Amino acid sequence: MKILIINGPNLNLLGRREPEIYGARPFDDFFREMQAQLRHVSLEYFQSNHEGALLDKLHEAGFDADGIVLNAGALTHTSVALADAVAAIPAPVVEVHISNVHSREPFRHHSYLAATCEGSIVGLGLEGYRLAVEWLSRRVHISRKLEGNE
Ligand code: CA2
Repeated sequence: MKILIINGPNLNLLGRREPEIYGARPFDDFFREMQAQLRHVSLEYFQSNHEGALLDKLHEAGFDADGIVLNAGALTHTSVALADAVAAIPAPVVEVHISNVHSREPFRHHSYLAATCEGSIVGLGLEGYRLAVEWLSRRVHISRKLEGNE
């Protein structure tokens, strides 16, 4: 089972700046731990600061991966193009935000992505990514069972 985690702009700075909002742990470190714990999942990670690169990755992985965990960073609140890409691909997408966007500035309260994603997890720190991966992996098991492929 292949699950891809996509992080958008500035999330390469995790663990290096603003620990009071985003925590002190670098994402790579957390990702390696998750890979070791979730051995039944082939986990991949992609980060870009460029909207076009995120679109290309969604187009590529969206027809191949069993699920995608997407934290589009600030593009969440601005990008109709990313919302269109999520709507256009067959892979289920879960939106994750490390911080509780609803307790922050009003411009962070709206997500263009939420309506096209299966669901959203916000405010639970990096743990949100793990919960999203676990949920996607259970969802894949259930649909494979229903289809008689397991
Ligand atoms: O809470 C989240 O995960 C966000 O997607 C993070 C975005 C923000 O624009 C969204 O409203 C909510 C910002 C990512 C910036 O990441 C940094 C990480 C460490 C240090 C500085 C920025």
